[in-house]
Amino acid sequence: MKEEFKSGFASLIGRPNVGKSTLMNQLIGQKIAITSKKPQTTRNRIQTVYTDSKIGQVVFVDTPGIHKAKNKLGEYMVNVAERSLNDVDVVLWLVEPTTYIGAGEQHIVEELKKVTTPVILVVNKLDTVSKEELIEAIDTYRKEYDFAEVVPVSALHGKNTDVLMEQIFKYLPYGPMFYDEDTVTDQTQRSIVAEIVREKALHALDEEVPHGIAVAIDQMKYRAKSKIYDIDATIVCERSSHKGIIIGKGGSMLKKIGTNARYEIERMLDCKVNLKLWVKVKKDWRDSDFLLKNFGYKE
Ligand code: GDP
Ligand code: K
Ligand code: MG
Repeated sequence: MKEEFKSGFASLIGRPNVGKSTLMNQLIGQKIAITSKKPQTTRNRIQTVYTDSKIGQVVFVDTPGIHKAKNKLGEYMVNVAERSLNDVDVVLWLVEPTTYIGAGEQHIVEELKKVTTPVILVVNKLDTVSKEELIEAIDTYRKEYDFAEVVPVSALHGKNTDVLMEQIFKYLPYGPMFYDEDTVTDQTQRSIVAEIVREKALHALDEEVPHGIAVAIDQMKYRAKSKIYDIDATIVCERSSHKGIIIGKGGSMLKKIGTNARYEIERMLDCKVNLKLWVKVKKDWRDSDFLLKNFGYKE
């Protein structure tokens, strides 16, 4: 291994909806982490890998937002996020381009002060503000913490993300590759499929339902002869009233979720998909250790 090659871990933190998943997808150049307008879409720690065979390899850790826990799932998400600050070579803190620093941001500043890992402030959504507003936002954040670097980007439009990559490499140690050059994620196809179904459900459903849903893949089989994937998935919700909403009038809502999910899964697998969706009620699954583990939210 040549001495110039760098490799290490970068953690992405920031408030829900600030654009963490969008940035990761942009950097990797492929859709892996799901995105939505509703907060707390990302529940698991997702590792994605960026490899430049000449420069190095970055393993990105997409964390759930750091926030105060309200139930066991919340606790688990907070723990995963906080732990990932210490175990990495560099932290990317994504923020909105505003001068408003709320309780959530203050909480993150306190967490960052506890660790010695270098922190890059990534001011996202630069496409939504003027230059003056951007500078004001940067000044506001600089007063709160001594950042190793400050990089404004537009994750959505891929603006300045190449500069961000350069800055990330600056803080990585020299070392060998952790993953094969063509690896982009450690997520299984099955769990990505589950995430896609959940994303489509989140997009289609009313505000009160989404936080209480999980998706389990019951079976995923490839029929080699007809070149079709048969996938059975169950959407789990907390109340029977929610079940009714998810199914919709004459099954219309479930059909919409299924059609949108199938389209995207077919794109990902590059293959025809026969997707069957079911809905089940499991009361209080977010407070049950057993059910959380069952849905993959516990180690
Ligand atoms: P996360 O919760 O931090 O992972 O945020 P997401 O990646 O799911 O993004 C939340 C919303 O912000 C989505 O609707 C994105 O399209 C949007 N978004 C992300 N980055 C940008 C950006 O650079 N500019 C604009 N205008 N919107 C963005
Ligand atoms: K989100
Ligand atoms: Mg996300």
